[in-house]
Formats: sequence, C-alpha cells, structure tokens
Amino acid sequence: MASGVNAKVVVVGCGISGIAAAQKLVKAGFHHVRILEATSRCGGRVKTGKFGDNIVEIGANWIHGPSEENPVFRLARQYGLLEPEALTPENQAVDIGGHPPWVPNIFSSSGQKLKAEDVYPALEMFAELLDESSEFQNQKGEPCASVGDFIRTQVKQRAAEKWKDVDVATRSLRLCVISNMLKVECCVNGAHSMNEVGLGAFGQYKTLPGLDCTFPGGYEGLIKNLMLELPDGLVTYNWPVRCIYWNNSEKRENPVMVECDGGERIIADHVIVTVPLGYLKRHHSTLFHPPLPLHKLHSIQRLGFGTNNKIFVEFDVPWWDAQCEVIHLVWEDEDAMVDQVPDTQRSWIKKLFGFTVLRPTERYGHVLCGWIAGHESEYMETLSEQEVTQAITQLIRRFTGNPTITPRRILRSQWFHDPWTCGSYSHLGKGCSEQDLDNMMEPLPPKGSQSQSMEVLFAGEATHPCYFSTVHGALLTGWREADRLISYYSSINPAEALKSKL
Ligand code: 6YU
Repeated sequence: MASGVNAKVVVVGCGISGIAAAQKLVKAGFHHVRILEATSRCGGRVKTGKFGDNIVEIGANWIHGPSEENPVFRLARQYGLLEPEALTPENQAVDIGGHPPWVPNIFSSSGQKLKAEDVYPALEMFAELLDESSEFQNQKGEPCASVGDFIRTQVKQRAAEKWKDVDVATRSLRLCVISNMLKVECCVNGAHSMNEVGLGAFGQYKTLPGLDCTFPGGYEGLIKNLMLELPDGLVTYNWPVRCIYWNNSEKRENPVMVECDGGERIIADHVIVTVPLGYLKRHHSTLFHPPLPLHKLHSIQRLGFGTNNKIFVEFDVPWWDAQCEVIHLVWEDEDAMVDQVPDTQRSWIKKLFGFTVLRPTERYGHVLCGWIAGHESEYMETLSEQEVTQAITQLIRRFTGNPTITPRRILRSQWFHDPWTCGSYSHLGKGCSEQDLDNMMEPLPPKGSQSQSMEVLFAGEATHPCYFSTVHGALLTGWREADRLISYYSSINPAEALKSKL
C-alpha cells in the first residue's frame, strides 16, 4: 500500500456514496483524497428540510429493511440515531418484501370512503402479481416486456375468472383500485409508468428484512456523523466538475485531469464519479473526454431514471382515521388500469396516488405526505406553490366530500429540476439486465484495454446490482469503489505502482 497512500483521488459528488468512498479511503491511509461537490451542501438526495416547526425529508425517507445486513441501519444504530422500537429483534425480523403493511383509508373520486371488502380482493391480486413479476429474472422468455403490461394482462384474465360473480360496479371499482396501485408502484420504482419498467429484470432488486423505519432527528443526521469522520477541508463545495479527461494522450504526469466549471484543472491518479444517473444521461457527452465506451453508454441509456416527488400538506385537524397510515385516492373513471393521465396540464393531479401520514402526531401535528411520480410530477414542479395548494385542496375536498377542508401550508420537492440530480432514482427499464449494472460499475479504462490503471471508477445508487435506488445501495457502492482502489494498490508491488504513475 506504500504507493496507494500517496495516490491522488478525486471523488465527484458529496452524496452518501461519495462520502462513503472518501471515508473508507481515508481510514485505509490514503491522504490525498478530496471531494468536489457542485452544490453548497453535502448529502445529495439525503436531504432534511424544515416545514413549519418540524423537520421533513425532502429526499430519502426510510431505511428500507433495517436489519443487521443493512449498513445504513448499522451506522444509524452506532450513531444513536434510531428509536428503540427500530432496534428490537422483532422489528428487524419482520420480512415484508419491500411493502410495509400500512393501515389504509381508501377514498373514491365521488367522495366515498370505500369498504375494505370491496377493494381488498384487488389489493391482494395486485400484491400477488407484483411477486410474480419478480420471478422472470434470468429465465428469458418473459411473457411481456414490461411489468405494467404483465399486470394488466393478468388482471384482465384473473378478474374474468375470480370476480365473475361480482356485480359490474364493484368489478369496475376494483380495476380502478389497480390503477391506483400502479401509480403507487410508479413512486416506488421512480418510473413514469410501469410500462417502462422491464419485466425480465424486475426480480434483480432485493429487499432486506426489517420494518422500514425513519430517523426521528432527520436522515441528514447520518450524513453529519459520517462527515465527522472526514478531515476538515476534504470537501470543496460549489465546485461543479465539467469534464474528466482520462486515457491520458497528453502524457501528463497523472493519468486523469478534472476540469471544473470555473476552468480550474485538478490532476489525479483516480477519479470516483458518483453523480446521479439522471445527470449522466444528460451530460455524459461533455463530462468525459474521450467519450465513454459504447457498452457503458448504452447501459446508461437503457437504465431508467424517473421522478418521484413529495408534497407535504399540513391541516388543523385530521380528516383520516386515528389508526390510518396511508390514504389511497381511487378515481372511478380509471377502470382501464391506467398509470398515466391523458392531459398532463389539465389533470396532472390524478397521478398523485395518495398520502402517507407523518407519525407520531405529537411530533408532526397533522401532516400528510403526498406522492406523485412521472412526467405529471415533473410538470407539477413548474407550477407555483399557490397552484399546487389549490389543486391539492380541490382534490381532498372532492375525495372526502367535505368542501371546507383547507390545508394550512404545503411544501413540495422538485427533484427533476434540480440540475445536479435531474430526477429521483433509478429503475431497470425495458430490456435491461444485470449486465447493465455491471457495465455501470465497470472502471475505465474498460476490461480488455492495455492499461488496467483504474483511472475512473463509478459509484452511486444506480451502480448497485440489487440495491439500486436506495441509500444503503449507494453507501455500499462507495465502499466498493474504495475497496477496489485499496486492493488495486495491495495487489501491485510498490515498484510497479510507481511505474504505473510515470
Ligand atoms: C432509501 C428511501 N426515498 C425519495 C426521494 C428521492 C430519493 N431514495 P446523490 O445524488 O445523493 O449524490 C450525488 C452528488 O453529486 C450530489 O450531491 C450532486 O450535487 C453531486 N453532483 C452532481 N453533478 C455533479 C458535478 N458535475 N460535479 C460535482 N458534483 C456533482 N432511498 O433508501 N429510502 O426512503 C428513499 C427517496 C424523493 C429523491 C429516495 C430513497 C433514494 C436515495 O436518496 C438515493 O438512492 C441515494 O441518496 C443516492 O445517493 P448517491 O450518493 O448515489 O447520489 C422491485 C423494485 C423496486 C425498486 N425500488 C424499491 C426501493 C424504493 C426506493 N425508495 C425510495 C423511496 C423513497 C421515498
């Protein structure tokens, strides 16, 4: 490792993956590590904000699968950031397969609170089909290209058999419930429509045991604690990277040169790129010189990166049940099982599947978090806060049948228009396979090149083979790329390492 500790490493991006990479390298003794961050803050898509007197999560919300195998859970426990309940063995043992068993309230667009027995068969069928959608991985010959197509085709067949004795109105209502569940899945997957989520690789995403939990003091507590492990001054803020010159044809002393927006140039032995997939999709052609190899570029294009936004809404008094944890809004004109609205500008609000209830009430007051994915969500970002408030107010009045309900205030996220993120998180699009994630994480120069000098490495949520789209996935990719460099230097002897730097 003698030469490794002197290697100059530049990490692009100070989200959880960039922080994790730097932390591991610093711990291993690398003392020329720096992070270049485009914005004025650390944390990236882990972002805690203020809403009145309370905190809310603008980005990541839960630890998905808080149990021993989850490194975010282990760190949060170590830093003392979780509530006692989240630490219990019972909580860690619950295996919910990524879908927490929340107590729902379901309202319809004609202002009715729906009866459980009318809608539960639809929820059950949907859950069954989601499970089945995960079973085509590595099998080839999946019956449809997308999860959306598969679910719609199967629901039509199964409804005709199973619900043949059910009256027409109830059957139609159940199909509308399926529409609502497709919109929920658009949020979960960060996709515009489930027609864009590939069926063949859907089972690639893995869940961990544990009942999803939140950070009572905010997710950013995790970031703050990790940052304390880094030396002062390691991060340079407001420093966007414009171009990474690799494959040194100018015979510079160091193989990589990083050019920043202000024109500054920084030389390095290794660069770890952690920018979001959305940013890569938009800027890959200017961010790398020479351009990325085609197989990597094609994977960047094939993988999906969509928008999922939150709209926090506060009320003076609750209009939902005391036990309710999630509110679904079912449109009664959607028995065609749709998860896209026909006219975005006029009816974008129909894409909002409903709300989760912020708990405990003693901490948050009566606050709901609305969820909206896709192009409709991107359009919502362009509206004024007043226009969004008006649309939300009308929606709630309609679904509750109560024309007096008035929100006290709202706050929404705008991830698509964040120039350094360009959306929310990644999913596997149609035609994607495990190979695309392998291509994403492959360092440059690529396999088969003469040089194996690890000039440019790739971390970030969209490079994790099975935990993409999550904080724990992102964290693990940072550690993975740090380990790649650590083992690179321990595998070459000091003399060779020196040669590779000349
Ligand atoms: C999770 C959750 N969660 C909700 C919402 C969002 C996300 N996630 P970063 O972007 O953090 O860092 C990159 C940095 O690079 C950044 O600071 C940039 O400013 C910087 N940068 C960019 N360009 C640059 C340049 N040119 N130069 C310099 N710097 C530059 N994850 O575990 N629990 O509840 C949620 C949620 C609204 C937006 C989430 C959640 C995703 C995580 O937030 C995200 O993965 C990580 O924070 C990313 O870290 P990073 O370091 O990679 O990038 C079957 C199947 C299903 C599949 N999905 C199921 C799981 C569902 C995921 N659920 C999400 C749900 C919510 C609600």
